[in-house]
Amino acid sequence: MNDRRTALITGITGQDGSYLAELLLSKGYRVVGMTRRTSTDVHERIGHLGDQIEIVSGDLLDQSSMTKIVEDIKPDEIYNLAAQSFVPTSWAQPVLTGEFTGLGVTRVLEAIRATRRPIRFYQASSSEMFGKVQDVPQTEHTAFYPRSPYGVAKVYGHWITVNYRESYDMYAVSGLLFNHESARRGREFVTRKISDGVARIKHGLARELRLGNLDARRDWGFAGDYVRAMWLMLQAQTPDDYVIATGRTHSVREFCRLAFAVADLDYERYVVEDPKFVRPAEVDLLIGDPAKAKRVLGWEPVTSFEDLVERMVRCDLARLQPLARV
Ligand code: NDP
Ligand code: GDR
Repeated sequence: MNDRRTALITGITGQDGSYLAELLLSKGYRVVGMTRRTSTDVHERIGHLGDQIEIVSGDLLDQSSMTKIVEDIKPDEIYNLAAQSFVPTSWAQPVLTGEFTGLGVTRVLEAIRATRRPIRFYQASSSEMFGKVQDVPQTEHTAFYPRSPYGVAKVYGHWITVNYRESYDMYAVSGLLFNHESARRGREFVTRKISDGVARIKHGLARELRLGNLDARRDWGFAGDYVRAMWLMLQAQTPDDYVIATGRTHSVREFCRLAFAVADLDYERYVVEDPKFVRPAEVDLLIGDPAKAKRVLGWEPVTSFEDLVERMVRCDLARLQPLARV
């Protein structure tokens, strides 16, 4: 009998999908990733995994594709990472964000329910649900107050996960993950925009870096540490929801100062505040309390903020080196 476990990952082409696929492969899983059809087939974050993973085509907007995939693949675990995940785009495309990031969760849950199999489900919830924070630090008991259509959609995704757990006795959990970053982070997100900007300036490819609100504070961790928490949540005896965070907070300005210093540059000479990048409603401060995850799951972050910043900058410096003009 083949007792190899099968995991289905939606959003496998994203930052977290690529780290999670690596983790599950290292644990001996059969890993199946769902991707949506696009005219250009760019899978740069998972290209190195080659035929170790299987790819199936589906879309969170389409119930029948979700149901068929779950029926065909027969996964033991599903990690729902797919979403429209960039907060500013959620103001430009609020309805689509609600469809993917909110209702998409229900479609996956319905697909699981239709198969009547004991599939374990992980929902990628977010600290953006805390928004205008009601407690400092934020815990599993902190009330939600989202500040963007993205945050609102994630609140829906969280509660529908809890609701299916309670209504149908499903093993469904919601991970309240705070910001996590890496050299694989999309370049529109602030940390990667900064590390990429530092490398461009250092190599003579740019003269300045235009950013929005430098005073926003985030609890930033390393994505590789956070996917481990996702897996641990699905191995626990009972399904439950967990805050995953470092318990430390830093401003965008501090991130800039450290990142530029890695390249021996002074951020104040290069960073320009541009109102174009300021949001209609901001989340000013996030800091999570991961005590429950430590106590119940034995999870703790390994990578420090300083190491994360340094790694990201060094990676972009090396990537852009061949184009250097100075
Ligand atoms: P990314 O933006 O890097 O990846 C998002 C993934 O979702 C991509 O693979 C994308 O595919 C896929 N996707 C988007 N829309 C659809 C759709 N309609 N059907 C199928 N796939 C779709 O996000 P991250 O890896 O950073 O984050 C993973 C999840 O965790 C997201 O849900 C995000 O909201 C959430 N999250 C992230 C945090 C973070 O700090 N990174 C913190 C808390 C929550 P494609 O390649 O086709 O665009
Ligand atoms: P966030 O991440 O919105 O927290 O969502 P992002 O890196 O986009 O912004 C963090 C903070 O930096 C400020 N900021 C800027 N942000 C961007 N993108 N570009 C800029 O130029 C800039 N200047 C300042 C922002 O105002 C904000 O305060 C991320 C996503 O991964 C979500 O999907 C996830 O749910 C949350 O993290 C937790």
